[in-house]
Parts: sequence; C-alpha cells; structure tokens
Amino acid sequence: MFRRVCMSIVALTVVAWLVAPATAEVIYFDGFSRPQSGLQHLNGTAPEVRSGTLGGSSTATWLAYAGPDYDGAPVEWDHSWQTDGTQAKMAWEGDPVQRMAWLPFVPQSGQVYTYSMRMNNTWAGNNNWIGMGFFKNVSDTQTPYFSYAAGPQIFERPMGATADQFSWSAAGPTGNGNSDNMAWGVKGQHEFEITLDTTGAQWSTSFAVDGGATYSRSYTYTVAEGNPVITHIGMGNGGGRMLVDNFTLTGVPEPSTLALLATGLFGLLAYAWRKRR
Ligand SMILES: [Ca+2]
Repeated sequence: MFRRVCMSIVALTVVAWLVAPATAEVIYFDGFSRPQSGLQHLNGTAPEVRSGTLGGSSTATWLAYAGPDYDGAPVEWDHSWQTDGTQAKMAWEGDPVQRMAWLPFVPQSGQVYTYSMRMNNTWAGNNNWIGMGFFKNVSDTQTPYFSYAAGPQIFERPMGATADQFSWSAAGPTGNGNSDNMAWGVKGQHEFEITLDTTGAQWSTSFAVDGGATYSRSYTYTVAEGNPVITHIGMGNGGGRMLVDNFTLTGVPEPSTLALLATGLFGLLAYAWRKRR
C-alpha cells in the first residue's frame, strides 16, 4: 500500500513537472513607486523586488552616477537619477555626460533571462541616445557606459532628418548599431526587451521594441567571440534624457532545478505520509 501510494505520488509529480510550463521567476522589479514626496535620488535605494536568485542579489541597491564628464571631471554618485514616486527620471545638470544606473547581476548558465523596461527619450537633440543592457566592470573607478564589447544592449537615438524621427539598434559583438542593424520610428514611449539565453554552450540574445512591432533582432555569440562577461544590468544615456518605468528582470529556472524541487517535495510528502501511518 505504501509503495503504491509512493509510486502514485512519483508519477503525478513527474507528470505535473512535464506538463507544467516553466514559469519565469522575477529576479528584479522596480516600478519606482517610492513612499516619498517630491524627487529623491535613485542611487542607494532598493528595487521593489530583489529575489536574490538566478544571478541577482537580495541586497542589491541602485548604483547611479553622472560622468565622468568628457573633460575628465570625476564620477558623481547619486545626482544622476531620481524617482518621482511613480517612475524614474534622469536628473539634468546641464552637461551631456553619461548618466547610468545599475544593479548587480551575473548570469548563470542554463537560463533564459528577459530584461524589459518602458523608456521614453525626452530629449531630441542630434544623436542624444538612451539605452539599456548588460554590462561588466561597474565600479566607481571604471565607468563602462555603453560599449559594443560588453553584453547585449539596445539603443534609441534621434538621428533622423527630423527631431521626431528615432532609430533603434542593438549592440553586441556582431551588431554595433550599424545601419544594417537599425530600424526607424517615431519619438515617444516604447517598451524595450532583451532576452539572454544561456542554455546553450554559445549564448544567444534577442531584442524587441514594442513586442517586436517596432524593432526585432537576434544573434548567437560565436565560439570565436566567446560569451559576454556580465556583472550588471543597467540603463542610461549618451546625452539624451529619459523617463523609465517597470524595470524587470526575469529568469526561467532550468528543468534540473525544478526536478530537484519536485524530488524534495516528494520526499516531504512520503515522510509526512509515513509519519501519519
Ligand atoms: Ca511606476
């Protein structure tokens, strides 16, 4: 009888595991809904969700800086980004310096990560771009703004014939924001998404703006390029100003993790049943 019940539980667990779709786990979320009045610095504050799983940190706080200025002025931590209670915005202090905001993140293998956010470039000057992506070597002495050598990133910039004409382009080892990697659209609020698939030996990444309706690209890192080294995810500008909301990083745990959980659950059930008996 005991064996039969156990076998039934095992069978049900396996079936449930096979049938249930792998669900995305929220690693980070920030809707920038802070209990505050007026503007406050983003730097040093915690995102609304910081699960501490799948490569995120349970103690993560935002790192935000302005600069270094093109003239070599030092990095200014904490002046570059603010929250207004509902969204985050870039503080504007006159100079078109880089203003970045990051959270720590080291991707694990065997995952499918999705990094998404709503962004609005509110500054339409020539080539004043904004963007988001995966980065490495973030510290107070190294300020790696958007660089093709880092992880996958996506940009929006007004470089068209008119101020309302915007472009989107993706960057990675093989996509450097060149014209063949670009799409044109109109200024305004858009939904951005980058996926990073680490399930294969060679990682792959894809980009979508407005669910792919406005922009869509993907590629796989070659053996020669190697997979990117990533220590943070972030957002920022190269002269533009931006409003952002619904910053989200999710991961889908690999099946072996779920199988382990299922095995543990089965063990507990069997133990409870036996004790009851
Ligand atoms: Ca919000």
